[in-house]
Amino acid sequence: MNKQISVIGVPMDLGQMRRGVDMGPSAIRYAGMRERLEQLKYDIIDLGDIDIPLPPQTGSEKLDNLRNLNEISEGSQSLAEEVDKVVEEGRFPLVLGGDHSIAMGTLAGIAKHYENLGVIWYDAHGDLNTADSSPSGNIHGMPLAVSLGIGHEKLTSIHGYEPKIKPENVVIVGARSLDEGERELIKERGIKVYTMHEVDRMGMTKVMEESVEYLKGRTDGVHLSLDLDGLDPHEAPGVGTPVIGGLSYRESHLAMEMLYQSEMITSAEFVEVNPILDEKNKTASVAVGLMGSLFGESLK
Ligand code: HAR
Ligand code: MN
Ligand code: MN
Ligand code: MN
Repeated sequence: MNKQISVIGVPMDLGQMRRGVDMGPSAIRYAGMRERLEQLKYDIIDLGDIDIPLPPQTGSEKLDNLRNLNEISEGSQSLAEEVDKVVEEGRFPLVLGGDHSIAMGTLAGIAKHYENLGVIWYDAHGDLNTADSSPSGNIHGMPLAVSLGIGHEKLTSIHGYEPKIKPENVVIVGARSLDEGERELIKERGIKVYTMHEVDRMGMTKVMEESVEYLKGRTDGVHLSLDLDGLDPHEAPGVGTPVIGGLSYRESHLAMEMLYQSEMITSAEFVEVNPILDEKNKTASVAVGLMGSLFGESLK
């Protein structure tokens, strides 16, 4: 693992409708992220939070079933530039959300440095909607599609190139809420998905072994995009779109440890922590616990 980490906070809440997820970065810092990683002998630079535009003041916020399109596109561009610089400096970008729409900017900043960037999308959702398939118009349900080059041009072209990633380099883990259009896209593009059904049947050990094996052969770097709603709402209640029947903390902890051991992770983001919906900062603490495992904590 790269021992030099740069942290970027992204107080973005425009990709969905619940207020409070913009406070996610503070909640994660407050849960002891820096101390946790410094104990593991990482050199941490916290770059603070990037500027995110205010929501539109007029009535045009849901143009073309894409709520807050212009503001999100603009914020994503700033994030892409910041992340790009971090990779350029040879440091590990650790991005704190904010809602999952930020993944468009994160991936835009990272992917130009790789031929075949892999992505592990740890999430209850596929985030593979477009304006046409989205039931909500919420852009946080679209970032994976956008990164594949599918969606509105103002999003797919962030940071001046597209697509960011290829469908065969993506693995989705923990899915249990997929819209019809997302299922079609998964079939059509051959995206690898471990739904909760597979996790239950195979166990997390096998799921991660297969995922690592699959990505190892075809990628030259792997980004972990971890949506806290991938976990079960009993353990991670502070999220805007909880879905029952999720991954446990123990399974997630194991998954992170296996990713650490794989030595393949080159960047990561932790998103959708909403302290207003949380119970005593539990979800941010879970995020920090998972970071500990991802970055190599162990008992012996
Ligand atoms: N699929 C639904 C939609 O597009 C819900 C998406 C919820 N997304 C997230 N990100 N929380 O995973 O509206
Ligand atoms: Mn998501
Ligand atoms: Mn989700
Ligand atoms: Mn551990």
